[in-house]
Amino acid sequence: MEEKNFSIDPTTEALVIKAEKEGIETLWDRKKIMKTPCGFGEEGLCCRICAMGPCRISPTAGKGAQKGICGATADVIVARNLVRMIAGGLATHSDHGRDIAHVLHMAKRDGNYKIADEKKLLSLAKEWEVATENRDIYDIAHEVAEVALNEFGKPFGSLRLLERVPEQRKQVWDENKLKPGAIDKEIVTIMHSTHIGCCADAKDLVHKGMRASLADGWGGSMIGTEFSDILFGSPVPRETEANLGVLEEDQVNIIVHGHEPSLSEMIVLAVEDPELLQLAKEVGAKGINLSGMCCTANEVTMRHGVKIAGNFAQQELAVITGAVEAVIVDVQCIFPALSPLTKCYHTKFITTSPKAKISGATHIEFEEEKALASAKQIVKEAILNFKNRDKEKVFIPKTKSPAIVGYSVESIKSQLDKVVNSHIDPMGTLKPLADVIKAGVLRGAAGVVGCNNPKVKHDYGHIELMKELIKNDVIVVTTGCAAQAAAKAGLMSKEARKFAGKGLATVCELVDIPPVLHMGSCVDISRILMLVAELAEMLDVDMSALPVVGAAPEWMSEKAVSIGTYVVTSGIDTWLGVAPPVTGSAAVVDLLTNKAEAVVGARFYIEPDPYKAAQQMIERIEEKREALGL
Ligand code: BF8
Ligand code: SF4
Repeated sequence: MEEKNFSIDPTTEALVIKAEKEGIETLWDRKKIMKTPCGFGEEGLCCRICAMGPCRISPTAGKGAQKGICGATADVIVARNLVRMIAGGLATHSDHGRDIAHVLHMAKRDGNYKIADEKKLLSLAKEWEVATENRDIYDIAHEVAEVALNEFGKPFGSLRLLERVPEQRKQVWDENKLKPGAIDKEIVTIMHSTHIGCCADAKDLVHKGMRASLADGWGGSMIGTEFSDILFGSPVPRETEANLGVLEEDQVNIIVHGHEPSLSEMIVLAVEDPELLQLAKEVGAKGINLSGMCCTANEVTMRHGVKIAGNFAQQELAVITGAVEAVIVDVQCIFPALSPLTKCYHTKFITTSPKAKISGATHIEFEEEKALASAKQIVKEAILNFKNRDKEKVFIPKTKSPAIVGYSVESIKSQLDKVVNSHIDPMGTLKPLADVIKAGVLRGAAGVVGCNNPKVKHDYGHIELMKELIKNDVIVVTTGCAAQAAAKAGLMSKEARKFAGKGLATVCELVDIPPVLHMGSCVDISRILMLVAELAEMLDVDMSALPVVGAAPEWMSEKAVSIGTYVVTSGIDTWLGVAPPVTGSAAVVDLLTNKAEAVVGARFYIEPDPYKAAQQMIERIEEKREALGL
């Protein structure tokens, strides 16, 4: 890594320098070796769907293959590839949701998994017409879980959670046949329709992708969020710290990384076990220091204030500190590179999910039936590894930032109530937020979400975009690795009000919130959907009429493609900082960045420069305000 212009995060730069000195490669080295990405792939023009190919076509070059061997045009190849990405993202989020529903289905009063938020469970039971009178809360939970599990494969009807969608939006989806059926069916339909010799109409393929994506945001992801809250508690604001400086030199450092809180919640309990704490002392450590990476970090920081070690691009760097006894992972966004890397240090790399075994890792299967015992066994492995730490190799950067996290929709409402309405009955609504938007004190709201991607400078897109937005009185809500970037950059501390415009700073002062609100993991973008839906209902307009925008400045995963698509299909304009692999088809680009608006009231914008993106987002917010007469 010669070029030092790859991150705005000082811990990242310091640890990459350490890696270089130790002859260790990171994602940035591999990115460099990769050189220029394959042009066909980057434009979406490579098809590997059947063995007559792979077909790589050059429709604009005027020479070479203009079509695939089956005759598929650029439009068809690009659209098929895009919607398969949506199916991949939808499958991943939804399978996470399904797993959590299974956990609720096995929850027991005397078991490891209990019900933490009865109110939320009862309200979901009511919504789904599950009887609650004179019933044991666990019987209700099991039936609610069963109803959710049926949402994945039911043969008829659309998803139950779509009932939460405001009427005007439902009408848009009805008129355009965009209401998804069972979650698994939507994935299967895409895989079927994109098989060789099936659907060959780009517009129809994109339509299928849009419909399927709604089964992610308003289906699998929302089930993931709701059921995690029921099992582990709905987040409330709490303090934490973020960045690799949270690692402790004299403690056993354990990092939980991945996505599903069923594992990490048990690790949170296990690290407090007196016997294990005693064992840590016996091996010469002062204690056990748990921190998180990626969305697992978001889950446990939102509910327990567990410290955030870093985001996606920093997972290798955590190991490179030489101070981590174990990285414990479950599913998604885990670099296979961690396996050879951890062998260069003393770190144990422990995989736990049958869905994500990684060669070279220590696999200790996490068995939900004996969850806490499994978690304790895993933590014990980490403690016993403390003695293998090589002090010569340890370097923990000092940098970390304080952050306030835990803004579920419920906690935003109670925060609004506490201040705006403290002397009368709590309203439990978003009315005060709607009021300040109407009054123009806040110009609007933006969801800034998503990953890190070495195609762009680490954290730069997230932070510059967020700063520009809050400076212009646009409140920012965030999830995923974008949220971690914000926490690390100090944008989630109360002091960050100094970066906000006058209106937003006043609101932050009054309501006692930072200008950038951590709303959770990527499945928790469903919280943002609910926030926007309720605001739309409050103002009695369609979701697309609101001065609300979305952005994914550094996205990289299929999950992000699915998210972007359901956000646009829900009526929210979305800015991407990295171009998706669709530029090989002018027709598909036109559908996504132009024609979508006539159908769903929103479209994609592609803008790598965060300042330009912010400008465009603010202009769009002002247009929406004007149209609403605000
Ligand atoms: O689901 S933001 S890098 S960690 S994909 Fe992955 Fe992207 Fe991070 Fe969470 Ni979301
Ligand atoms: Fe080529 Fe068509 Fe097969 Fe794709 S489906 S690899 S374009 S022949």
